[in-house]
Amino acid sequence: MPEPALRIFSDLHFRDPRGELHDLAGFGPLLGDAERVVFNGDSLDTQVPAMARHADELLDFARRSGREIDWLSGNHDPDISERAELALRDGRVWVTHGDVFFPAIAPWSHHAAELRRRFDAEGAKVPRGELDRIETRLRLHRKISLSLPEPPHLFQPGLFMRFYRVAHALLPPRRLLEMLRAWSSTPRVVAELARAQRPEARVVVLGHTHYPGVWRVPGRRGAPDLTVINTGSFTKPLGGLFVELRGDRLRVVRVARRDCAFVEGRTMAEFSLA
Ligand SMILES: [Mn+2]
Repeated sequence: MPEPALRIFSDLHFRDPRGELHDLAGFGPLLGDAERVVFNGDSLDTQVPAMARHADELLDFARRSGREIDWLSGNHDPDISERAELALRDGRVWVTHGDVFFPAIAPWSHHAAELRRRFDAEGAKVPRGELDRIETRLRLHRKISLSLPEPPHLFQPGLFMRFYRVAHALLPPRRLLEMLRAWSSTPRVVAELARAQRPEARVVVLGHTHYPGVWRVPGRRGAPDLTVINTGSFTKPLGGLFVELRGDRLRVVRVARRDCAFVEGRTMAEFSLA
């Protein structure tokens, strides 16, 4: 008998018109033989009524899967769970959605200014020195992610709206620069915060930026190397990965598409935590 497996997914963005996951039957194959499944934030957008109404369908799918499920909150589903981080294998694997690594959650977002304003307002109430703590930031991020104003027509169907969404995603160009900056700085920023406040971590699993990949950040002055894994998303154009833990073996697997279903693609990385 193989050891029981756990799989980590992020950023399903279920039923988001900008996403790829609209039918949960197509997600089933990705559960594999995992006994435990972690949904690491942005599983759906609970703050947009047009999509929040699909929450029951997603929760029901998870329940009926018969697996043990961990829901972690993300900035699009701050109320899906009270938890925003998870330590596995004695803390050697640290899982969190990823907003904690960015000032005011998502500097590339249309909401950047509003998020920054809310973060500063909430942060002012926090005692000095507390604001840099991961626990504090996760708590504040969950709070300020609630009920952000979204243009309602953004989620309507139709060809014109598809064009509109592409334009909305790319403009203004400053957003693209912020996105590229976030992508290039992520491994370094993640490693710095993990080393400072989650020193047991050898692997950090995040999503959030929708930029899938595996990075090895060398340790300095005798500190061990840190592996940063971004599981990307179930949206175009970059797609995603999932992480499988089986005993001390960790595997990073590409999420592939076969007809209407998502399936296991090629293994991107595999190593032992021991
Ligand atoms: Mn996110």
